Amino acid sequence: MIGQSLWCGQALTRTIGRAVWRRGQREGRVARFAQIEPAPYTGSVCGLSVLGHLRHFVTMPEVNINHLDKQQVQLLAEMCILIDENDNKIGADTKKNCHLNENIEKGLLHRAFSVFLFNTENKLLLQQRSDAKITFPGCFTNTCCSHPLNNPGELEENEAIGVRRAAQRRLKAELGIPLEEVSPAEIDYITRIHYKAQSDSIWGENEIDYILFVRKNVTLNPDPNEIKSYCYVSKEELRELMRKAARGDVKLTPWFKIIVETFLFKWWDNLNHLSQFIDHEKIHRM
Ligand SMILES: [Mn+2]
Repeated sequence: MIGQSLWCGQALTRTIGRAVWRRGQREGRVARFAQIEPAPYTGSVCGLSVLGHLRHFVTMPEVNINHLDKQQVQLLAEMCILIDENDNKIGADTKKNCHLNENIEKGLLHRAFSVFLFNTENKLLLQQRSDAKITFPGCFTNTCCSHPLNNPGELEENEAIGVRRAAQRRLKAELGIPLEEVSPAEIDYITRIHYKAQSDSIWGENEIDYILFVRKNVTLNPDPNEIKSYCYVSKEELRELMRKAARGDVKLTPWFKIIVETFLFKWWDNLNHLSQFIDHEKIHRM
């Protein structure tokens, strides 16, 4: 795949989950994922399952990360915001410590967000996480999922402005959306969801996730270290993707699956009337 600037898959219903992508498909048919050219990796990427044996003798958090993608390992040093079950800030810790199952089992919980970006045709931008990602590699998910960091700008809680600033930052970092194209004012905070899920024997998630909606046509320039492919989908195309996931043909992130199954379609049906769903009090426990 390296050396080809852009891949266009076949129609969504036939291509998702297949290792071979056919290029040269013409524009304008069924939604399709554009596959991103991987950057030359400076480190090696390997299946995390090989690290599984380490858990029997290492003392956390001394997990062996030598075999993981170097760019992704650097991000593990970022400081996430630790919170209690009611989303009150109680401290800060590294992204690494926040995502180790051993710490999650002890109750470590952090603040996160999930962006759902719709274009003016009301299609939802999905991404497939790169194989370099440490948690949930290769999984299909919503537009952008990440964390506000422990700095003054992203800690500010009034109207979730800190979380919305973080979303603007990550839309640029992952998808290459210019900062001026999606300002925090254009990001709508809907509600919060608390979920917990394991990625593998070492890594997992335990987050209170701010659900953020954006409605705008944007310029994309994705980072291949973050994103393997992306696509705008209609509701029916997302339903087809869900059926493929149910058959085991593709993998979804757990938070995306939960949100799609519980909330997404009723929100999507009411993109012009979202105020009825805005709830900044309740934290939905999934
Ligand atoms: Mn997280």
